[in-house]
Amino acid sequence: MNNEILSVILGGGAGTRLFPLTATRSKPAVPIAGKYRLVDIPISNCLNSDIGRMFVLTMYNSASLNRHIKNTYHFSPFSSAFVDILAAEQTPDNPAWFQGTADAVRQCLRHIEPFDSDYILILSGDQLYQIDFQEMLDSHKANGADITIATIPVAQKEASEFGILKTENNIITAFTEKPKTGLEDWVSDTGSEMQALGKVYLASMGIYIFNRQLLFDLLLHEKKDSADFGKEIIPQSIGKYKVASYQYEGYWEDIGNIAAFFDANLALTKDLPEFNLFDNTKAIYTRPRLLPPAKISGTTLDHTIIAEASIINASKIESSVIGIRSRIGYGTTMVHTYLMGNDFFETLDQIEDAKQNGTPLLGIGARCYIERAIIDKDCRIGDDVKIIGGKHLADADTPLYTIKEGIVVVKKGSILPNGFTI
Ligand code: ADQ
Ligand code: ADP
Repeated sequence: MNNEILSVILGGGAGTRLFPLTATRSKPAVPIAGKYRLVDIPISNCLNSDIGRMFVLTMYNSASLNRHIKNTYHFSPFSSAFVDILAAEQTPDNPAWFQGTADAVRQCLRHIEPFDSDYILILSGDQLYQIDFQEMLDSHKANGADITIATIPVAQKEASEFGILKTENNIITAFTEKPKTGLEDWVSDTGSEMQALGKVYLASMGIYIFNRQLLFDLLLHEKKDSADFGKEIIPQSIGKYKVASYQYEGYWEDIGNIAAFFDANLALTKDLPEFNLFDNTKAIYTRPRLLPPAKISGTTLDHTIIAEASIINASKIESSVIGIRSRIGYGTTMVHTYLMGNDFFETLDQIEDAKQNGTPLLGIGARCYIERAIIDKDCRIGDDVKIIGGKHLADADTPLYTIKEGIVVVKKGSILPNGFTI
């Protein structure tokens, strides 16, 4: 492991854009790809880059995140590696919660301070990508930079969602956070390949390497009242410090809202997904659960990922991600759906009791049709249920489900009776 650097993963504020998936869990604990959690992505990127010391900063609902980290990331006693969760805490001199990304790091500095390092890597907790941070660190050193920002070319339609910057010889000369107007002044020479794709703006990926001493000085003294990296610390450091760009051109997706989260999960079912889970050297780690293999009968499957311990009797599943311990009944069709799966198996006695009480069994019943939906964990969906998401549906929030941009999100543990229709 490389002990020059340690990483701080920003686990998220209230997570409102991912509601209702964040109703009972913090954003880093949201399940992705049928068996992982969001936080597994930055942690795996760090481990694959030989960075073993990580702090995950979080504010809300950290019980499930704690459980996941505790059950997953165990290191040899001879290694310096650890993953520590730092949850916002009230102290005598600071009764406030994290006010923003920089404030979150500031409030945790006293826990980070005892760990020696020359550099601090700051990461977002809600992005899908595979980057080698060692290469980024090498570039930081080669540029003699104080701060390095990972950057990526983006097209006009997404440019206003990101920090946009301009460079000269890798050094950032100007930065604007999420520009709403005047975008034409921010065009960069991103190279002919990117230009051909219309990606002529250079965006910040919200991934920063800071020289350790500078980060401490900025957060504790020079910018002690600044709450945010993107809005305050980064733009105000341009020109004053040597802020370099590390341009990355691989796959990178910010999955901060329901539509992006849904698309990123379903994109994994393509023949050659841009985010590759099937990689010998850049493994994505998660909790080893020792579950049995999936069992499938009479189902036509097309571009579908099925996680362990699922029991599937559906008629047809297409372009969908089926999470661990899922159960899907006879005659059911699922299209463009992310079924997260279940935390436990129902026992035969529990199944008998549920049948006696007329409660749907854990999982999806018989003859259902489900399209453009996210079904959170531990739902009980009865027989003949129809969920047809799409642009015809207006945004809504009910006790059982939420609709955002035409995607129906059935809330964790919901019970939808036989014949229920959305
Ligand atoms: P955003 O992602 O919009 O832009 P922000 O909302 O500040 O920035 O979140 C950055 C990360 O910090 C996210 O993972 C978020 O969940 C987490 N976070 C937010 N508030 C937090 C808090 N109070 N405590 C702990 N974690 C918190 C940033 C940059 C842009 C850049 C984009 C790229 O500001 O310049 O383009 O990232 O996605
Ligand atoms: P999430 O973050 O997805 O909301 P949690 O991690 O908080 O989920 O909860 C999942 C945990 O709950 C699992 O460890 C699972 O073992 C446990 N669990 C929940 N309900 C049951 C149950 N009825 N029987 C056994 N284990 C359960």
